[in-house]
Order: sequence, then C-alpha cells, then structure tokens
Amino acid sequence: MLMIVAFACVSLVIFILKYVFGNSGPNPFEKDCREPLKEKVYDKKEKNKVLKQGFVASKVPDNLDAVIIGSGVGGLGLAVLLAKVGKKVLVLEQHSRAGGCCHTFTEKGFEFDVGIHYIGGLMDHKPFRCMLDQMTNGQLEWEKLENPFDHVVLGPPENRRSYPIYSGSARYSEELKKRFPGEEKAIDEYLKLVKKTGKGIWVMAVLKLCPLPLAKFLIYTGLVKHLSYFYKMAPRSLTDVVNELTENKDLRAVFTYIFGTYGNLPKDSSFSMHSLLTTHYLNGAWYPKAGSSEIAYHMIPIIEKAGGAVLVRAPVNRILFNDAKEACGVSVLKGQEEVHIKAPMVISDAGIFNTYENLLPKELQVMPEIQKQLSLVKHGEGGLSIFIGLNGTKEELGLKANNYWIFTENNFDELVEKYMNAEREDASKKIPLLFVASPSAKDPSWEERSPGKSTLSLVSFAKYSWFEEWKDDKVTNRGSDYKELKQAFIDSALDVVMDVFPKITRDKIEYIDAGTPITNTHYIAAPKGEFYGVDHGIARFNPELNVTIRPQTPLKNLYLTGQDVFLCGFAGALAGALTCGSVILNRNLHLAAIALAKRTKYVNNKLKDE
Ligand SMILES: Cc1cc2nc3c(=O)[nH]c(=O)nc-3n(C[C@H](O)[C@H](O)[C@H](O)COP(=O)(O)OP(=O)(O)OC[C@H]3O[C@@H](n4cnc5c(N)ncnc54)[C@H](O)[C@@H]3O)c2cc1C
Ligand SMILES: *[C@@H]1O[C@H](CO)[C@@H](O)[C@H](O)[C@H]1NC(C)=O
Ligand SMILES: CC(=O)N[C@H]1CO[C@H](CO)[C@@H](O)[C@@H]1O
Repeated sequence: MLMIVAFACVSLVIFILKYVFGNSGPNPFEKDCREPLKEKVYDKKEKNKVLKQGFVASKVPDNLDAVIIGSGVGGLGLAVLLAKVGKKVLVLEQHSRAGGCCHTFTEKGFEFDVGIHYIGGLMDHKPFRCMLDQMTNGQLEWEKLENPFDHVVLGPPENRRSYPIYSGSARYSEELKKRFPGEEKAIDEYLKLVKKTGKGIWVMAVLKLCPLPLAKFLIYTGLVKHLSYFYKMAPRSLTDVVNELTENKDLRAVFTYIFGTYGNLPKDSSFSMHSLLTTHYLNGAWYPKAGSSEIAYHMIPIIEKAGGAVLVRAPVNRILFNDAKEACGVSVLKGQEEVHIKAPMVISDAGIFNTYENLLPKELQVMPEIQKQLSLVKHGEGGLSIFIGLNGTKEELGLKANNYWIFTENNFDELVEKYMNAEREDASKKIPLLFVASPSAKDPSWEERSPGKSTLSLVSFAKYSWFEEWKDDKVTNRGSDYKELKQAFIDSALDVVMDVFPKITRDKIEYIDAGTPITNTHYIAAPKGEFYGVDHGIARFNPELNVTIRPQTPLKNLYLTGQDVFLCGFAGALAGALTCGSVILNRNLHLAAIALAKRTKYVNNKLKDE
C-alpha cells in the first residue's frame, strides 16, 4: 500500500514538474500579437473573398505541415495556433463558407448567425479573452450583453413568471433573493457549489494531456475525485443536487434553465457540466461585434500568412493511410473525382462520429481501440433553429441585447421528455422550450449595416427521427409535407414569441424559415442533426472517457480537435483546439495562454500607470 502511495506521489510530482516547466515546443503565445484595430469591413463581397475560397487542387499549398478537416472554431483555432509557430496548414471545409457553427448566412438582406448567441468569460485580461485577442491579432471585438443577460420565463400564457438573471456573483444572488424571499440559504449554497465545481475543470485538461498511465492511475485510485470537485460532482445529476437545495419549483427551474446550452435534461445532466456553464456566464455574456462571421474572418489571414489556406466546398471523403497505418493525407471529393492531398499530420474537427465512422477505411474502423472509443459516446440531441427577419429597429420592436429562455412549465424533466417522446405532429403543435434572442440588437454595428431592420433567432430541440425520412432529398427541394411540418413548428413558436414580445406582429415579418436536424446535417455535417456534437450527459464526465478520448487517436499522425475532444460551446471547442495544439507542439498551451495573459496585464497596467 505504502509503495503505491509513494509511486503515486513521485509520479505526480514528476508530471507536475514536466507539465509546468518541461515544455520544450514552440509557443504560439510567446509574445503579444495584437495589432492596432483596422477599419472594419462590412461589405459582403469583400468578406467572402476570405470566407468563401472554393477548393481547387491548384490552391493547395505544397509542403504542408498539416491538414485539418473542418473549419469550425476547433479547426480554425488550431490552425491559427500552428500558423503562429510557422506551420503551413490547410483547412478543408465541406460547406460553401468557413466557420462551422460560427458561419453566418444572408437571406432577403438579413444576416443570421448559426451557432453563436452568447459567450461568457470574456472579461478584459482574463486568459480566455487574451487568448482570443491573440488568435485574431486583436481585430475581433466583443460587445457585452445587457445586465440582466438572460430572462427565464416560466408557465403558460395566462400565468407567465419572468426571472431576470444578472451577471456578477453578488448581483446574481442578490437579485434572485429579491424574487425568492425565504430561499436565501438555498441560493447561497447553490452558488457556492456551482463555483467550487466549475473551478475544477482544469483537471479535465490535465487528464487529457498527462501520460496515459498516470491518467489511468489517477482514475482507478479515485485520486481524481480528491483532486477536483469537478469529478467529485460529475456523477451527480443536476436534478438531484438542486432538489436537495430547495422545494421551490420555480427556483429549481431557475437554477437549471441553462441546460439548453448543452442539451441534456436536468435529470441526465452532470452537475459539473452545468456548473461549468453557469460559471462561464457568471460575469456576463458577450457577442462578437459585426456578427459571428468575424471570428473566421480574422483567423483565416493568420493561417494564410504562414503559407496555409482555408478552402471551402472541400468535402473530405476519406483519410489516407500508408502501409504502416499512419495517416498521411486526405482525399477531397471534387465532383466525382478524388483529389489526394499529402500531409504528415491529419487533424479532424469533424467530430468523432464523422471521423471514425465515415472517414476511416473499413479495416481501421473495426480496430478494438476505435470501437472502444465509439462505445463511450453517443449522439447529442437534434436541434431546431428558426430565423426571423423583421421590419423595424430594435427600439420599435422592443428588442434588447439579451436572451429569453421560455418554458411552458417549470418541471423541465417531464416537460421536455414528453415533448421529445411525442409524435412529430403533436410535438410541432406545442413547443415547450424556446430560446429567443435578437442577434441584431446585440450588435452595435447592425444599425449601420442594416438600418431599420432586426433579426430574431429561436432555438429549441427536435428529434432527428421526426425529419429523417427527408434526409436524402435535395436540401432546397424536400417536398411539401416537409415544409408543412416545418411550418407547424414555426407557427407554434411564433405564438409564443408574439405573446412574450407584443411589439412583434406578423406584418413585421419579412423573412422566416426553420432549420431542422437534417438542415444541421447538411450545413454543419452534424450526423444526427445534433447542435453540440457528442452527448453531454453524465456518461460524458466519466473520467475514463476523458482519458480515452484525447487528441491522439489510436492511429499515428491522426488527431482530433474541437468540441468532441473537450466540451461543446465556443469556449469548449477552443479548449479542444488548445488541448490538441498542446499535444502537437509539445507545450501546455492552456498554461502558455495564462502566462501571456499575466504578462500583457502587467504591460497594460504599467502603461496606465505611466
Ligand atoms: C444553434 C446553435 C447555437 C449555439 N449557441 C452557442 C452560444 O450561444 N454560445 C456558445 O459558446 N456556443 C454555442 N453553440 C455551440 C458552439 O457553436 C459549438 O460548440 C462550437 O462552435 C463547435 O465548434 P467545432 O469546431 O467543434 O465544430 P463545428 O463548428 O461543428 O465545425 C465542424 C466543421 O467540420 C466540417 N466538416 C465535417 N465533416 C467534414 C468533411 N468530411 N469534410 C470537410 N469538412 C467537414 C463541418 O461542415 C463543420 O464546418 C451553439 C451551437 C448551435 C448549433
Ligand atoms: C417597413 O415598415 C415601414 C413602416 O413602418 C413601411 O413603410 C415599409 O414599407 C415596410 N417595409 C417592408 C419591406 O415591409
Ligand atoms: C462513459 C461510459 O460509457 N463509461 C464506461 C467506461 O468504461 C467502463 C468500463 O470499460 C464502462 O463500464 C462504462 O460504461
């Protein structure tokens, strides 16, 4: 016994020393790369010259250092990190524009975001902000949402209760206490628990980066649960924890509403995932100025400057392997023809299912190590998006830079389960949960770009199976029965919206359409229409999964990045990129970003003092 403990202590110390000091690889966060703000480009054509560079073989740079499949922030972010240390990287995207969930599209003059509504943790000089500033050379600007940034609306039309969620730890609990007198203790305890749990996330990065035997040791001895509250609370469901804190049903709902940002019912959610998201937004939320296409727009030039490229309409149909089963390139389907691209390293941002089930040759797919990883994960829930273009300014329409989470009842577990298990016709008649936000109201450049207009984005969940029968039809021609079903969802969502936002009336609507799970499959290559990749239920936080699914795959020279390798969300996918970059560059980039944040803060403070 003593021997084991001694071994544990020694290896832990060795690892920590190596983890902190022994970083030998190049550092993309070596120096502060922020450049003075350039003039903003709003012209679509100009922006498309960067975002929509179509694939042709002649545009592929030679002597590539790496190929990345997928241009989500997990792919582009990693490409930037590699480019910053001089690597020549090619990013290939199947869709007609770069960005993945961060891409935007324009219909009838209205620009819509796909998958960015609000991002937390962007306080000046916090490592996350510093990292993003560096990864966009200081050109991407963030606009803070209103405070309160979220409103939780509960109950049927005749009895809706609205609870504002304020940012700032003190304000958050102060305002909740005003609305829930007598629940002071529950609110304090909840917040304390959430903070303590959320803070422990660093251990996830450690488990994914440290040598596998050590990771396994930490898990099998149970040490990991002592190291961090994150893994201690991970097996507990959100419902269980919250039900112990209070009997008040509305308060339980207010504690749990944010499950929509990762997509599992409170009873299936890990309290740790929930805590992470709650703390992510605890100091407020931000939106990218001029919309989410700005993210890719400011990352791509950094990749190009190092000799790389980001090419779209480039569906990778398989990864190429040499006789030693090492990845050595990819094949892109150009019409009926395959174009082969050689590279010493292939990294996939396409998600674990796409990568392992569609892009590997059959004989590698059946490898027990690959099958083992696939057995640990399942598809996340399908998503429904409704995009609305409105005639009127935000003032005229009563829209603000905030979000509404609207539920018809406060018992989320039963409510949403009933909806998801319903027949599609019944489900479409009454959507029990709806996220409503106005991207245009969040964007200070919108008035200039689209005067007199506004947009509204609605998000909910929807079963893939409700729409599956049309999956093989052409995206623009899926028939009238598909359109009717979509319209039914749109109509019931609109009823809710017009009730909660009385200034929005049908005559103001200039454009409206819905994206279903099969729409997600088409545009972001989500295999089962999922919004957030691999399911984020309690099983995702089994520490064993966390060590098994890491950037390194069982196949040499093949790596994973993005949300499936860490967690979902913009920040989660970027953490995936950072973790993957750490492995490739042999340097802990999480720590490197923190170190630079500390240095730049110092520099800035000094400047201020002088
Ligand atoms: C509706 C919606 C709302 C969201 N709201 C928020 C929010 O408010 N805040 C937040 O932080 N997060 C939000 N998210 C989540 C966040 O956007 C994602 O978790 C994150 O952007 C995922 O990044 P990624 O790089 O891992 O994957 P993706 O962005 O999905 O990128 C993967 C890319 O790979 C491409 N690809 C797949 N297969 C191939 C292939 N064979 N060949 C070439 N390319 C391929 C896909 O087309 C896609 O572009 C939202 C997501 C959705 C869908
Ligand atoms: C928008 O509303 C204004 C009046 O508020 C009206 O004059 C204009 O015709 C409307 N535009 C469209 C395209 O409906
Ligand atoms: C996440 C998950 O599915 N957990 C599995 C981890 O591995 C053990 C043993 O192999 C399984 O029993 C768990 O189900």
